[in-house]
Amino acid sequence: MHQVYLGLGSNLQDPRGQLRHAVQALRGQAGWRVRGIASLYISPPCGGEPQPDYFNSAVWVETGATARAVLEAGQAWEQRAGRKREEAKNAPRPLDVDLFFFDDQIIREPGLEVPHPRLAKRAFVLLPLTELAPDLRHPLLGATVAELAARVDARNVKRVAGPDWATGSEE
Ligand code: PH2
Ligand code: MG
Ligand code: MG
Repeated sequence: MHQVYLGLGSNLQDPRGQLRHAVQALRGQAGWRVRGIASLYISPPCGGEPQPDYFNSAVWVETGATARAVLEAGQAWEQRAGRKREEAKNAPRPLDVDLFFFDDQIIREPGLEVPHPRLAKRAFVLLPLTELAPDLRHPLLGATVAELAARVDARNVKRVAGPDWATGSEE
């Protein structure tokens, strides 16, 4: 079984609802087990044109699927949420599913880069990830997730709901 850490993001079309649907989709995958869900965070968009704030979280999944299959499942949910494939980098989106870590593997293939190349710079990634895997070591940088999180400016990233945001009632 592989230990996989995914990021979820949305800044269009009911972002919380989009992220909830994504968690439902994850839970519905045969042979995948959701082992942890981080809190829900909101932050200003990083890069791109002016656009709404993002909601972000992270999920820990155990699966026998390949990294490529996980990527493709995430892309299928992005499409179902109405995302356009040909959109510009950093365009606003109803759903973004990113593959942060896949065990301690280093994968550099067309369309599939693991660990996620921009993960270490982004507080909206590192705060939720720290809740799930503070001691996970980045296989290229050598630092743990908690160490990376301590190095970024997290002042713009606000926690808006605890880990039951995906299942429980509002707030
Ligand atoms: N994702 C991006 C670009 N900018 N900014 C925030 N705050 N959160 C995101 O998830 C995000 C972003 C591209 O995937
Ligand atoms: Mg992204
Ligand atoms: Mg993405």
